[in-house]
Amino acid sequence: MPLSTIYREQGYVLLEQALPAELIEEHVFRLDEVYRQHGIESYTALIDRRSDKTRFQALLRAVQELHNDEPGLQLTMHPGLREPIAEVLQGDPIRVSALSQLWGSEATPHADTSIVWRGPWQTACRAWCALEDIHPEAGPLFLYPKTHLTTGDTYRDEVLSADPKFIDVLGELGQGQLRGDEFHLRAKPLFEAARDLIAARVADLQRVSFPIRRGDVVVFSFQTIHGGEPIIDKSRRRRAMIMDWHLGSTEDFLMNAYWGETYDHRCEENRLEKDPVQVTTLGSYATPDLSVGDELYLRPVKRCESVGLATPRAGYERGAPSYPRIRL
Ligand SMILES: O=C(O)CCC(=O)C(=O)O
Repeated sequence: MPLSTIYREQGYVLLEQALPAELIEEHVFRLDEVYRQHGIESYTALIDRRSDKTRFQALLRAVQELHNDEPGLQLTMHPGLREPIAEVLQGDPIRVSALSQLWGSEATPHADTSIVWRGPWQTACRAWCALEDIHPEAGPLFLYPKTHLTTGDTYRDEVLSADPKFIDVLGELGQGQLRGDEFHLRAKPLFEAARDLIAARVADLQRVSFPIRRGDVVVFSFQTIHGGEPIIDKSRRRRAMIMDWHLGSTEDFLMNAYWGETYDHRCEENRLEKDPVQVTTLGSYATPDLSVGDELYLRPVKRCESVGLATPRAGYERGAPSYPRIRL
């Protein structure tokens, strides 16, 4: 069966032995070295480092850079990976972000739609690449098959309708000079509501987890509900590289970009304000190309006539994207 059909039906595809061992070995060597240089030798040290935002961001930045230099590009854009991704997306895909981890994430079930991509789900994917054989006790990736079909673009509207005050929260996000920390604080109720909605949605579903081999890659939709299993053995590393790919422009790949059709800022009425604000902290590894010091533009709260919108919507949009613009 064609990869694109499996992807569309299941919400994910497993690519066995897509990446060659030698390139992975070199990447892992460099990755371990960066963590060592930043004084992170254990999972506990990583968790502690998160509270020191400046140093944590410096670590993230250094890890990101590993993916954009010559050896990094050789690995991340290896034909063994990009050819099947082109098949999955049925087009000419751009690699946007890439980040590697040494340990599992223990992330609760979530979908990434609202934070990363505003195009149709068929045109973007995440590639989760095993950089070593993943032990079942090291917190493997898990997915809920077929949930991409039910999560859908309506889920953000469902989140917003969970409480009428969420519309106001969203409106507030677009007013004033909101900085990164404050944005996340204000957005917290929305993200918590999204998490609760997802938790309810998967309560009766079976998930699959991936204790897979080095070189294997799981390609999944941003709408597919996924997360990281609990790390049972904290001494175990779980090296993985996560990349986002899509068809289209990097400008479609935004943080908090799309809150459902009702709140679609792509319409003319929701053009960006002129004054930039600077990112002061990174919110999530799901947006690794966002750096401290980057300029974001506040989207004004406006009526969106073209979709008959009666309520405001707002958010951030990057001014001049500094994503690696790599077209294959
Ligand atoms: O790597 C993991 O454990 C989970 C990955 C994840 O949550 C994501 O890619 O959004």
